[in-house]
Amino acid sequence: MSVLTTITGTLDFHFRNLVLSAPFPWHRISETGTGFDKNDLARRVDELDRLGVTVIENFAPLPLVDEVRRTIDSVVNGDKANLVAHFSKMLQAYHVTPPLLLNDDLTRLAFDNGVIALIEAHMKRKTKLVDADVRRVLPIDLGMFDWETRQTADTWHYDNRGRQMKMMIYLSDVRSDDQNFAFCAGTHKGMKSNRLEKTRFSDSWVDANVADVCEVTGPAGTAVLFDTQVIHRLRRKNSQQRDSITFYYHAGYLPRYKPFISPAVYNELPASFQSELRPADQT
Ligand SMILES: O=C(O)CCC(=O)C(=O)O
Ligand SMILES: [Fe+2]
Repeated sequence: MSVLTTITGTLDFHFRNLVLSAPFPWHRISETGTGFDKNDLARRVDELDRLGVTVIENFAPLPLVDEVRRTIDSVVNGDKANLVAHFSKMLQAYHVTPPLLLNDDLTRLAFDNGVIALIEAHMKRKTKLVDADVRRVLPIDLGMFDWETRQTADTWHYDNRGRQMKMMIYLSDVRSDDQNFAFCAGTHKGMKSNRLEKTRFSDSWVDANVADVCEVTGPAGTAVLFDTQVIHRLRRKNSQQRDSITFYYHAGYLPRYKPFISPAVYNELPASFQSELRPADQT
């Protein structure tokens, strides 16, 4: 029984991942209503294809970002009834759940026409929002962990969920001495294994094998749109905490649990997005 469950689970994963999310050569994107002009859109699609990442400056408005940061403060203090901040000792970070209930206007940015157009142009598939996370990462003393053996988001890796894209929005200013997203440009290409041990890389491997390591800095409100098969990491520093929200997009619709979203936002969405989400019970 359990062997059968494992086999069917694996087949299901590969079917969804390789067949349902495989690039569809005839996929065409529409440029209308994206908020990007034609050239900017084309430049960003090219960046995603070549580098695996495009950075959208001033994506989230500052007043919204300030409000969200204050809400995270309240959640961490235990002052919000519908939201919880879980502390991970291992990561020295808080995760706020359910992430899509943090702020409706922030959640609406996940469905921005321009962002969806970029994602679908790169994936060459219709994609859906399948997950999200909200994190507050604390500054850490780098001597705290053994960086050679550590296997977390703050060491070099690519995600092992197959063809998936993420949009991370910085909710704090990230200057060069702050905790930032870093990536190895162009490493997303080709077929990639989903086996965990294949997805992790040491600092010395990256030093020896990667020509182009990029560090993403920017003011609060900056969005980093990336192909999760690019080798990347959260670069830890000891300066200040960094808040972020990350939206996950998949063409094969993995994973299949449906994140909660507020009924107000749910009702605005096209049915294709609604099918992967669950309106939160407001009672
Ligand atoms: O927080 C970051 O800068 C990177 C996190 C990460 O690895 C991810 O969201 O897949
Ligand atoms: Fe990652």
